[in-house]
Amino acid sequence: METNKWRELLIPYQQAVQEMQVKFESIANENHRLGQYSPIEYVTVRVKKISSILEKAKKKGYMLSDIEDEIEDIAGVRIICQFVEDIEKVVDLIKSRKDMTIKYEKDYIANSKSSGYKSYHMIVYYDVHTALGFKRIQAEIQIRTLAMNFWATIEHSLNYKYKHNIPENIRQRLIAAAEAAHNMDSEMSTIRSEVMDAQDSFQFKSSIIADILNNIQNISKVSNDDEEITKIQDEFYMLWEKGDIDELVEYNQRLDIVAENYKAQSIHI
Ligand code: 0O2
Repeated sequence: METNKWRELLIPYQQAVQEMQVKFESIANENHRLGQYSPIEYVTVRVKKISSILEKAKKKGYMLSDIEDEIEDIAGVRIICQFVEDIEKVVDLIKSRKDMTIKYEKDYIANSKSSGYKSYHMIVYYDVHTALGFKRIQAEIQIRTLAMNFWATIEHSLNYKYKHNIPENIRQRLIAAAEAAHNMDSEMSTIRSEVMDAQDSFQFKSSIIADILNNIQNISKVSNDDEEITKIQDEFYMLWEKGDIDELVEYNQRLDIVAENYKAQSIHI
């Protein structure tokens, strides 16, 4: 295939991974804005390089004309979670979506690979509309914890270095490291609720602070009373230093009323 044909072939995949990244990141951002814990920690995407596509096709004996049907991971999305329990939530979330159709799933968490690799894989169909028209592509979504991802990243680099012939002693150490990563995930799960509580209250506090600053900014724009603004700001600094979340919430409610009053005045003028 000519180089420009390859470029053309990859365009829908590039667009698909970009769209999917925005969609999954939005879920995390919306949860944060609502002051809720997000099962999605972060998302990365990639489109397989032409050289890797050709290598895989050669290794598996695929015809070039069948590449797009046979190679299911030309578009790759990786969703990283903090806890093992979050993986199931993300899987359910993907299953409930109308814009992704599941082809099949591979649970390398319940059945880890002999290398020690753990991750949950979903092959999905995804529709894209590009300048070249409509296309239904396949994408591989890998869902794993931070610990699983750390292990897989290191193992992937070693595989690259040793051209998939990792020496036996290193291979054994990697298996032991996978076990250690698994133990860490289990240990973290036992303190999950405490970590989630801490993160929820951190998210809630930062969203209240953002609301307060927004209110102060809006009031400053419409008020000509410098003394009032200074008083509002001083009270904010005092409460912020104190850090009591209930007092910040009550203060923000008072600011809402002040802001509302200014809005009412401006309507009457
Ligand atoms: P890359 O460079 O990440 O794209 P199979 O014939 O089923 O064994 P297949 O069809 O590739 O192989 O599916 P599989 O096993 O589900 O693997 C798909 C992807 O999962 C791989 O893509 C890797 O990203 C990841 N993966 C699977 N096994 C391992 C492993 O032992 N270690 C690490 N680090 N990653 C793994 P690619 O195309 O192999 O590589």
